[in-house]
Amino acid sequence: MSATSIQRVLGRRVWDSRGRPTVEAEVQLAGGARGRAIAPAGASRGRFEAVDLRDGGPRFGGLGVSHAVANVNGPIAERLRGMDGADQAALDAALIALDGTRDKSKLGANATIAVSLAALQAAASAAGEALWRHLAQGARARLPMPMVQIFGGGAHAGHRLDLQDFLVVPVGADSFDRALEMAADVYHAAGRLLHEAGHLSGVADEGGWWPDFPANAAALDWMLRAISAAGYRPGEEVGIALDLAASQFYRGDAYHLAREGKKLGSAELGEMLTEWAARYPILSFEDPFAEEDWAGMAEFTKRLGGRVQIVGDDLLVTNIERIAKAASARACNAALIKPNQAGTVSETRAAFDAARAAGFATIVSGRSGETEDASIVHLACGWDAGQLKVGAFARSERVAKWNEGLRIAEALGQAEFAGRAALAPLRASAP
Ligand code: 2PG
Ligand code: MG
Repeated sequence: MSATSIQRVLGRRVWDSRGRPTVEAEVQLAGGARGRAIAPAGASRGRFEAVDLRDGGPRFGGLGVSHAVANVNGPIAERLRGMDGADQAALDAALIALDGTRDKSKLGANATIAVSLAALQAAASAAGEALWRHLAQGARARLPMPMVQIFGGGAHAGHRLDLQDFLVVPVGADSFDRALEMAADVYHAAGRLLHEAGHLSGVADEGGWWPDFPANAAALDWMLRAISAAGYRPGEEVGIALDLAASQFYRGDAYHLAREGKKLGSAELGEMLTEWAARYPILSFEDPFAEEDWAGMAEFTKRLGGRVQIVGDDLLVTNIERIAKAASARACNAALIKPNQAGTVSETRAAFDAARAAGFATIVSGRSGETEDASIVHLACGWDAGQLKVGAFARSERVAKWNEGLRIAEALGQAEFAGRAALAPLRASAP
Protein backbone atom coordinates (compact mmCIF):
# COMPACT_ATOMS: atom_id res chain seq x y z
CA MET A 1 0.00 0.00 0.00
CA SER A 2 1.43 3.39 -0.96
CA ALA A 3 1.51 6.41 1.33
CA THR A 4 -1.12 8.14 -0.78
CA SER A 5 -3.65 5.34 -0.90
CA ILE A 6 -6.97 6.33 0.59
CA GLN A 7 -7.53 4.78 3.97
CA ARG A 8 -10.65 6.52 5.13
CA VAL A 9 -13.34 8.83 3.79
CA LEU A 10 -15.58 10.49 6.31
CA GLY A 11 -18.64 12.67 5.87
CA ARG A 12 -20.28 14.88 8.44
CA ARG A 13 -22.96 17.53 8.59
CA VAL A 14 -21.72 21.05 9.30
CA TRP A 15 -23.40 24.47 8.81
CA ASP A 16 -22.94 27.21 6.26
CA SER A 17 -23.00 31.02 6.45
CA ARG A 18 -26.79 31.08 6.21
CA GLY A 19 -27.03 28.64 9.12
CA ARG A 20 -28.10 25.87 6.79
CA PRO A 21 -26.80 22.30 6.81
CA THR A 22 -23.99 21.38 4.44
CA VAL A 23 -21.57 18.52 3.81
CA GLU A 24 -18.01 18.30 5.08
CA ALA A 25 -15.75 15.49 3.90
CA GLU A 26 -12.45 14.29 5.28
CA VAL A 27 -10.03 12.06 3.40
CA GLN A 28 -7.22 10.23 5.20
CA LEU A 29 -4.30 8.69 3.35
CA ALA A 30 -2.28 5.67 4.45
CA GLY A 31 0.83 7.77 5.11
CA GLY A 32 -1.10 9.92 7.58
CA ALA A 33 -1.91 12.92 5.36
CA ARG A 34 -5.42 14.32 5.67
CA GLY A 35 -7.58 16.69 3.70
CA ARG A 36 -10.86 18.34 4.52
CA ALA A 37 -13.38 20.34 2.50
CA ILE A 38 -16.90 21.74 2.80
CA ALA A 39 -19.48 22.09 0.03
CA PRO A 40 -20.87 25.62 -0.47
CA ALA A 41 -24.45 26.29 -1.62
CA GLY A 42 -26.06 28.72 -4.05
CA ALA A 43 -29.35 30.59 -3.67
CA SER A 44 -29.71 31.81 -7.22
CA ARG A 45 -28.82 28.50 -8.77
CA GLY A 46 -28.57 27.83 -12.49
CA ARG A 47 -31.13 25.35 -13.79
CA PHE A 48 -28.38 23.26 -15.34
CA GLU A 49 -26.11 22.97 -12.31
CA ALA A 50 -25.23 19.62 -10.78
CA VAL A 51 -27.76 18.72 -8.09
CA ASP A 52 -27.31 19.87 -4.51
CA LEU A 53 -28.92 16.88 -2.76
CA ARG A 54 -31.29 17.88 0.06
CA ASP A 55 -33.51 15.76 2.26
CA GLY A 56 -36.75 17.66 1.78
CA GLY A 57 -39.39 17.25 4.49
CA PRO A 58 -40.12 19.54 7.41
CA ARG A 59 -36.69 19.78 9.07
CA PHE A 60 -34.44 22.77 8.26
CA GLY A 61 -36.82 23.96 5.56
CA GLY A 62 -36.16 20.77 3.61
CA LEU A 63 -32.44 21.58 3.40
CA GLY A 64 -31.09 18.70 5.48
CA VAL A 65 -28.12 16.78 4.05
CA SER A 66 -28.46 13.42 5.81
CA HIS A 67 -28.68 11.52 2.52
CA ALA A 68 -25.70 13.34 1.04
CA VAL A 69 -23.65 12.68 4.19
CA ALA A 70 -24.74 9.02 4.19
CA ASN A 71 -23.59 8.78 0.58
CA VAL A 72 -20.12 9.96 1.63
CA ASN A 73 -19.90 7.54 4.56
CA GLY A 74 -21.44 4.65 2.61
CA PRO A 75 -20.98 4.05 -1.12
CA ILE A 76 -18.36 6.77 -1.73
CA ALA A 77 -16.12 5.69 1.15
CA GLU A 78 -16.39 2.08 0.09
CA ARG A 79 -15.57 2.84 -3.54
CA LEU A 80 -12.61 5.13 -2.86
CA ARG A 81 -10.93 3.11 -0.12
CA GLY A 82 -7.61 1.76 -1.43
CA MET A 83 -7.54 4.09 -4.44
CA ASP A 84 -4.61 6.45 -4.96
CA GLY A 85 -5.54 9.75 -3.33
CA ALA A 86 -2.96 11.52 -5.50
CA ASP A 87 -4.68 10.39 -8.69
CA GLN A 88 -7.39 13.04 -8.83
CA ALA A 89 -8.54 12.06 -12.33
CA ALA A 90 -9.07 8.43 -11.35
CA LEU A 91 -10.91 9.14 -8.14
CA ASP A 92 -13.13 11.77 -9.75
CA ALA A 93 -13.88 9.29 -12.55
CA ALA A 94 -14.85 6.76 -9.88
CA LEU A 95 -17.20 9.30 -8.26
CA ILE A 96 -18.78 10.10 -11.63
CA ALA A 97 -19.26 6.41 -12.47
CA LEU A 98 -20.63 5.60 -9.03
CA ASP A 99 -23.16 8.39 -9.35
CA GLY A 100 -24.07 7.38 -12.88
CA THR A 101 -26.35 10.36 -13.61
CA ARG A 102 -25.69 13.41 -15.80
CA ASP A 103 -26.33 15.82 -12.94
CA LYS A 104 -25.00 14.05 -9.80
CA SER A 105 -28.57 13.62 -8.61
CA LYS A 106 -27.90 10.21 -7.11
CA LEU A 107 -24.97 10.97 -4.78
CA GLY A 108 -25.44 14.76 -4.72
CA ALA A 109 -22.87 17.23 -6.02
CA ASN A 110 -22.60 18.53 -2.45
CA ALA A 111 -21.30 15.06 -1.46
CA THR A 112 -19.01 14.60 -4.47
CA ILE A 113 -17.42 18.07 -4.45
CA ALA A 114 -16.66 17.86 -0.73
CA VAL A 115 -14.95 14.49 -1.22
CA SER A 116 -13.15 15.51 -4.41
CA LEU A 117 -11.75 18.68 -2.81
CA ALA A 118 -10.87 16.86 0.42
CA ALA A 119 -8.87 14.30 -1.59
CA LEU A 120 -7.10 17.14 -3.38
CA GLN A 121 -6.23 18.73 -0.04
CA ALA A 122 -4.94 15.38 1.25
CA ALA A 123 -2.79 14.85 -1.84
CA ALA A 124 -1.22 18.32 -1.50
CA SER A 125 -0.57 17.65 2.16
CA ALA A 126 1.03 14.28 1.35
CA ALA A 127 3.28 16.04 -1.18
CA GLY A 128 4.21 18.56 1.53
CA GLU A 129 3.04 21.42 -0.65
CA ALA A 130 0.62 24.29 -0.31
CA LEU A 131 -2.46 23.52 -2.38
CA TRP A 132 -1.90 26.37 -4.85
CA ARG A 133 1.63 25.14 -5.56
CA HIS A 134 0.46 21.55 -5.89
CA LEU A 135 -2.13 22.68 -8.45
CA ALA A 136 0.29 24.86 -10.42
CA GLN A 137 2.60 21.91 -11.07
CA GLY A 138 5.48 24.20 -11.88
CA ALA A 139 3.46 26.52 -14.13
CA ARG A 140 3.04 30.21 -13.27
CA ALA A 141 0.73 30.88 -10.33
CA ARG A 142 -0.64 34.37 -9.66
CA LEU A 143 -2.93 36.18 -7.28
CA PRO A 144 -6.24 37.00 -8.94
CA MET A 145 -7.88 40.40 -9.37
CA PRO A 146 -10.57 40.49 -6.69
CA MET A 147 -14.18 41.31 -7.49
CA VAL A 148 -15.70 42.54 -4.23
CA GLN A 149 -19.40 42.94 -3.50
CA ILE A 150 -20.55 46.34 -2.18
CA PHE A 151 -24.36 45.97 -2.42
CA GLY A 152 -26.34 42.73 -2.38
CA GLY A 153 -29.71 42.36 -4.06
CA GLY A 154 -31.83 39.73 -5.77
CA ALA A 155 -32.15 36.38 -4.01
CA HIS A 156 -29.46 37.46 -1.52
CA ALA A 157 -31.43 40.41 -0.14
CA GLY A 158 -35.12 39.55 -0.27
CA HIS A 159 -35.28 40.83 -3.88
CA ARG A 160 -35.09 44.39 -2.54
CA LEU A 161 -33.25 45.14 -5.79
CA ASP A 162 -33.82 43.06 -8.92
CA LEU A 163 -30.13 42.91 -9.72
CA GLN A 164 -28.14 40.58 -7.51
CA ASP A 165 -24.58 41.87 -7.06
CA PHE A 166 -23.00 45.30 -7.30
CA LEU A 167 -19.26 44.80 -7.07
CA VAL A 168 -16.04 46.76 -7.40
CA VAL A 169 -12.94 45.74 -9.33
CA PRO A 170 -9.89 47.69 -8.10
CA VAL A 171 -8.24 47.77 -11.52
CA GLY A 172 -5.76 50.46 -10.49
CA ALA A 173 -4.12 48.15 -7.95
CA ASP A 174 -0.69 46.75 -8.65
CA SER A 175 -0.89 43.99 -6.03
CA PHE A 176 -3.50 41.79 -4.40
CA ASP A 177 -2.80 43.44 -1.07
CA ARG A 178 -3.42 46.91 -2.51
CA ALA A 179 -6.54 45.71 -4.34
CA LEU A 180 -8.02 44.57 -1.02
CA GLU A 181 -7.18 47.89 0.63
CA MET A 182 -9.00 49.73 -2.14
CA ALA A 183 -12.02 47.43 -1.89
CA ALA A 184 -12.08 47.94 1.89
CA ASP A 185 -12.04 51.73 1.44
CA VAL A 186 -14.99 51.63 -0.97
CA TYR A 187 -16.95 49.12 1.12
CA HIS A 188 -16.69 51.29 4.22
CA ALA A 189 -17.37 54.52 2.33
CA ALA A 190 -20.52 52.95 0.85
CA GLY A 191 -21.76 51.84 4.27
CA ARG A 192 -21.13 55.27 5.77
CA LEU A 193 -22.85 57.15 2.93
CA LEU A 194 -25.88 54.85 2.99
CA HIS A 195 -26.20 55.13 6.73
CA GLU A 196 -26.07 58.93 6.58
CA ALA A 197 -28.71 59.02 3.83
CA GLY A 198 -31.02 56.57 5.61
CA HIS A 199 -30.72 53.94 2.87
CA LEU A 200 -29.08 51.19 4.90
CA SER A 201 -31.22 48.16 5.80
CA GLY A 202 -28.50 45.78 6.93
CA VAL A 203 -26.15 43.30 5.33
CA ALA A 204 -27.05 40.85 2.55
CA ASP A 205 -26.11 37.16 2.24
CA GLU A 206 -22.63 37.77 0.89
CA GLY A 207 -21.75 40.58 3.29
CA GLY A 208 -22.55 43.46 0.95
CA TRP A 209 -24.76 46.28 2.21
CA TRP A 210 -28.49 45.60 1.97
CA PRO A 211 -29.66 48.89 0.51
CA ASP A 212 -33.04 50.55 0.49
CA PHE A 213 -33.02 52.18 -2.96
CA PRO A 214 -35.95 53.28 -5.11
CA ALA A 215 -34.49 51.87 -8.35
CA ASN A 216 -31.77 49.56 -9.62
CA ALA A 217 -29.88 52.39 -11.30
CA ALA A 218 -29.78 54.27 -7.98
CA ALA A 219 -27.41 51.57 -6.77
CA LEU A 220 -25.05 52.52 -9.59
CA ASP A 221 -25.15 56.19 -8.58
CA TRP A 222 -24.31 55.20 -5.00
CA MET A 223 -21.48 52.97 -6.23
CA LEU A 224 -20.00 55.99 -8.02
CA ARG A 225 -20.39 58.17 -4.93
CA ALA A 226 -18.76 55.53 -2.74
CA ILE A 227 -15.79 55.09 -5.09
CA SER A 228 -15.24 58.85 -5.21
CA ALA A 229 -15.78 59.31 -1.47
CA ALA A 230 -13.12 56.65 -0.88
CA GLY A 231 -10.74 58.82 -2.90
CA TYR A 232 -10.54 56.78 -6.11
CA ARG A 233 -11.15 57.71 -9.74
CA PRO A 234 -14.16 55.68 -10.93
CA GLY A 235 -13.28 53.47 -13.87
CA GLU A 236 -9.56 54.24 -13.89
CA GLU A 237 -8.76 53.03 -10.39
CA VAL A 238 -11.94 51.27 -9.31
CA GLY A 239 -14.49 49.93 -11.79
CA ILE A 240 -17.95 48.46 -11.32
CA ALA A 241 -18.98 44.85 -11.99
CA LEU A 242 -22.60 43.69 -12.01
CA ASP A 243 -24.08 40.24 -11.58
CA LEU A 244 -27.64 40.64 -12.81
CA ALA A 245 -28.50 36.95 -12.29
CA ALA A 246 -31.17 37.77 -14.87
CA SER A 247 -32.81 34.31 -14.81
CA GLN A 248 -34.16 35.39 -11.43
CA PHE A 249 -36.36 38.11 -12.91
CA TYR A 250 -37.16 36.45 -16.24
CA ARG A 251 -40.72 35.13 -16.54
CA GLY A 252 -42.90 34.45 -19.51
CA ASP A 253 -40.42 35.73 -22.10
CA ALA A 254 -39.87 39.05 -20.33
CA TYR A 255 -37.55 40.63 -17.79
CA HIS A 256 -39.51 42.02 -14.85
CA LEU A 257 -37.79 44.87 -13.03
CA ALA A 258 -40.04 45.19 -10.01
CA ARG A 259 -38.15 48.23 -8.65
CA GLU A 260 -38.81 50.20 -11.83
CA GLY A 261 -42.21 48.63 -12.42
CA LYS A 262 -40.93 47.70 -15.89
CA LYS A 263 -41.36 44.66 -18.08
CA LEU A 264 -38.66 44.49 -20.73
CA GLY A 265 -38.07 42.31 -23.75
CA SER A 266 -34.56 41.00 -24.38
CA ALA A 267 -33.72 43.82 -26.83
CA GLU A 268 -35.05 46.49 -24.45
CA LEU A 269 -32.98 45.11 -21.59
CA GLY A 270 -29.97 45.22 -23.93
CA GLU A 271 -30.71 48.89 -24.64
CA MET A 272 -30.96 49.73 -20.96
CA LEU A 273 -27.67 47.96 -20.13
CA THR A 274 -25.89 49.57 -23.07
CA GLU A 275 -27.00 52.94 -21.78
CA TRP A 276 -25.75 52.04 -18.30
CA ALA A 277 -22.41 50.99 -19.80
CA ALA A 278 -22.12 54.44 -21.41
CA ARG A 279 -23.10 56.27 -18.23
CA TYR A 280 -21.25 54.28 -15.55
CA PRO A 281 -17.75 52.73 -15.43
CA ILE A 282 -19.09 49.17 -15.67
CA LEU A 283 -16.28 46.79 -16.57
CA SER A 284 -18.14 43.50 -16.24
CA PHE A 285 -21.71 42.21 -16.69
CA GLU A 286 -22.50 38.73 -15.35
CA ASP A 287 -25.60 36.88 -16.55
CA PRO A 288 -27.12 40.03 -18.10
CA PHE A 289 -29.72 37.77 -19.74
CA ALA A 290 -31.48 34.59 -18.65
CA GLU A 291 -29.72 31.22 -18.81
CA GLU A 292 -31.63 30.17 -21.94
CA ASP A 293 -31.63 33.57 -23.69
CA TRP A 294 -28.71 32.67 -25.96
CA ALA A 295 -29.76 35.25 -28.54
CA GLY A 296 -29.85 38.04 -25.95
CA MET A 297 -26.38 37.08 -24.66
CA ALA A 298 -24.93 36.82 -28.18
CA GLU A 299 -26.38 40.15 -29.30
CA PHE A 300 -25.09 41.90 -26.18
CA THR A 301 -21.64 40.31 -26.53
CA LYS A 302 -21.51 41.43 -30.14
CA ARG A 303 -22.40 44.94 -29.12
CA LEU A 304 -20.30 45.41 -25.98
CA GLY A 305 -17.90 42.44 -25.80
CA GLY A 306 -15.11 44.44 -27.43
CA ARG A 307 -14.93 46.78 -24.45
CA VAL A 308 -16.48 45.09 -21.42
CA GLN A 309 -16.39 41.69 -19.81
CA ILE A 310 -19.53 39.59 -20.27
CA VAL A 311 -19.64 36.67 -17.89
CA GLY A 312 -21.63 33.45 -18.03
CA ASP A 313 -22.53 31.93 -14.66
CA ASP A 314 -26.04 30.40 -14.75
CA LEU A 315 -25.52 30.38 -18.51
CA LEU A 316 -22.46 28.10 -18.34
CA VAL A 317 -22.75 26.38 -14.94
CA THR A 318 -19.07 25.30 -15.11
CA ASN A 319 -20.08 22.73 -17.71
CA ILE A 320 -17.93 21.95 -20.75
CA GLU A 321 -20.86 21.37 -23.07
CA ARG A 322 -22.48 24.69 -22.25
CA ILE A 323 -19.09 26.43 -22.50
CA ALA A 324 -18.61 24.90 -25.97
CA LYS A 325 -22.07 26.11 -26.97
CA ALA A 326 -21.32 29.61 -25.65
CA ALA A 327 -18.01 29.64 -27.52
CA SER A 328 -19.63 28.82 -30.85
CA ALA A 329 -22.56 31.19 -30.24
CA ARG A 330 -20.15 33.91 -28.97
CA ALA A 331 -22.55 34.34 -26.08
CA CYS A 332 -20.01 35.77 -23.58
CA ASN A 333 -16.29 36.44 -23.23
CA ALA A 334 -15.71 35.22 -19.67
CA ALA A 335 -16.67 32.21 -17.55
CA LEU A 336 -17.48 32.02 -13.87
CA ILE A 337 -15.98 28.83 -12.43
CA LYS A 338 -17.75 27.28 -9.43
CA PRO A 339 -16.59 23.79 -8.41
CA ASN A 340 -19.92 22.76 -6.89
CA GLN A 341 -21.76 23.50 -10.13
CA ALA A 342 -19.69 20.73 -11.71
CA GLY A 343 -19.38 18.34 -8.75
CA THR A 344 -15.73 17.26 -8.96
CA VAL A 345 -12.34 19.00 -9.20
CA SER A 346 -11.57 17.28 -12.52
CA GLU A 347 -14.79 18.44 -14.17
CA THR A 348 -14.18 21.96 -12.82
CA ARG A 349 -10.70 21.91 -14.33
CA ALA A 350 -12.06 20.59 -17.65
CA ALA A 351 -14.57 23.46 -17.73
CA PHE A 352 -11.79 25.92 -16.88
CA ASP A 353 -9.62 24.56 -19.72
CA ALA A 354 -12.55 24.70 -22.15
CA ALA A 355 -13.20 28.31 -21.20
CA ARG A 356 -9.55 29.21 -21.73
CA ALA A 357 -9.46 27.35 -25.06
CA ALA A 358 -12.46 29.45 -26.12
CA GLY A 359 -10.48 32.60 -25.31
CA PHE A 360 -12.67 33.43 -22.31
CA ALA A 361 -11.41 35.20 -19.21
CA THR A 362 -11.99 33.12 -16.05
CA ILE A 363 -13.26 34.02 -12.60
CA VAL A 364 -13.19 31.49 -9.78
CA SER A 365 -16.23 32.10 -7.60
CA GLY A 366 -17.69 31.15 -4.24
CA ARG A 367 -21.41 30.77 -3.54
CA SER A 368 -23.82 32.85 -1.55
CA GLY A 369 -23.84 30.09 1.08
CA GLU A 370 -20.17 29.74 2.10
CA THR A 371 -18.02 28.49 4.96
CA GLU A 372 -14.50 28.83 6.35
CA ASP A 373 -13.29 26.55 3.53
CA ALA A 374 -10.85 28.55 1.39
CA SER A 375 -9.90 25.89 -1.19
CA ILE A 376 -11.18 27.98 -4.09
CA VAL A 377 -8.56 30.66 -3.45
CA HIS A 378 -5.90 28.02 -4.12
CA LEU A 379 -7.68 27.02 -7.31
CA ALA A 380 -7.74 30.64 -8.44
CA CYS A 381 -4.00 31.10 -7.75
CA GLY A 382 -2.73 27.65 -8.74
CA TRP A 383 -4.62 27.70 -12.04
CA ASP A 384 -3.79 31.39 -12.62
CA ALA A 385 -7.49 32.02 -13.21
CA GLY A 386 -7.03 35.79 -13.20
CA GLN A 387 -10.07 36.83 -11.13
CA LEU A 388 -11.75 35.82 -7.86
CA LYS A 389 -15.28 36.58 -6.65
CA VAL A 390 -16.19 35.57 -3.09
CA GLY A 391 -18.61 38.24 -1.88
CA ALA A 392 -18.02 41.34 0.18
CA PHE A 393 -15.38 42.63 2.53
CA ALA A 394 -17.16 41.49 5.65
CA ARG A 395 -18.22 38.26 7.35
CA SER A 396 -15.60 35.63 8.00
CA GLU A 397 -16.77 33.13 5.38
CA ARG A 398 -15.84 35.84 2.83
CA VAL A 399 -12.86 37.39 4.58
CA ALA A 400 -11.37 33.91 5.14
CA LYS A 401 -10.87 33.81 1.38
CA TRP A 402 -9.32 37.27 1.06
CA ASN A 403 -7.03 36.46 4.00
CA GLU A 404 -5.97 33.16 2.44
CA GLY A 405 -5.00 35.13 -0.66
CA LEU A 406 -2.78 37.36 1.48
CA ARG A 407 -0.97 34.30 2.85
CA ILE A 408 -0.45 32.97 -0.66
CA ALA A 409 0.77 36.41 -1.78
CA GLU A 410 3.45 36.24 0.88
CA ALA A 411 4.75 32.98 -0.56
CA LEU A 412 4.36 33.99 -4.20
CA GLY A 413 5.52 37.59 -3.91
CA GLN A 414 3.29 40.64 -4.42
CA ALA A 415 4.46 41.02 -8.02
CA GLU A 416 2.68 37.83 -9.03
CA PHE A 417 -0.68 39.54 -9.45
CA ALA A 418 -2.92 39.11 -12.48
CA GLY A 419 -3.97 42.78 -12.47
CA ARG A 420 -6.47 44.48 -14.75
CA ALA A 421 -5.29 42.53 -17.81
CA ALA A 422 -7.08 39.47 -16.37
CA LEU A 423 -10.44 40.94 -17.37
CA ALA A 424 -11.96 40.33 -20.77
CA PRO A 425 -11.66 41.85 -23.31
CA LEU A 426 -8.10 42.88 -22.36
CA ARG A 427 -7.20 39.28 -21.67
CA ALA A 428 -8.40 38.12 -25.07
CA SER A 429 -6.27 40.72 -26.83
CA ALA A 430 -3.16 39.90 -24.78
CA PRO A 431 -0.34 38.34 -26.82
C1 2PG B 1 -23.62 34.06 -8.18
C2 2PG B 1 -23.47 33.52 -6.77
C3 2PG B 1 -22.52 34.34 -5.97
P1 2PG B 1 -25.32 32.02 -5.73
O1 2PG B 1 -24.73 34.14 -8.72
O2 2PG B 1 -22.61 34.37 -8.82
O3 2PG B 1 -22.82 35.71 -6.01
O4 2PG B 1 -24.72 33.45 -6.13
O5 2PG B 1 -24.26 31.28 -5.00
O6 2PG B 1 -26.54 32.30 -4.90
O7 2PG B 1 -25.66 31.35 -7.03
MG1 MG C 1 -23.83 34.82 -10.70
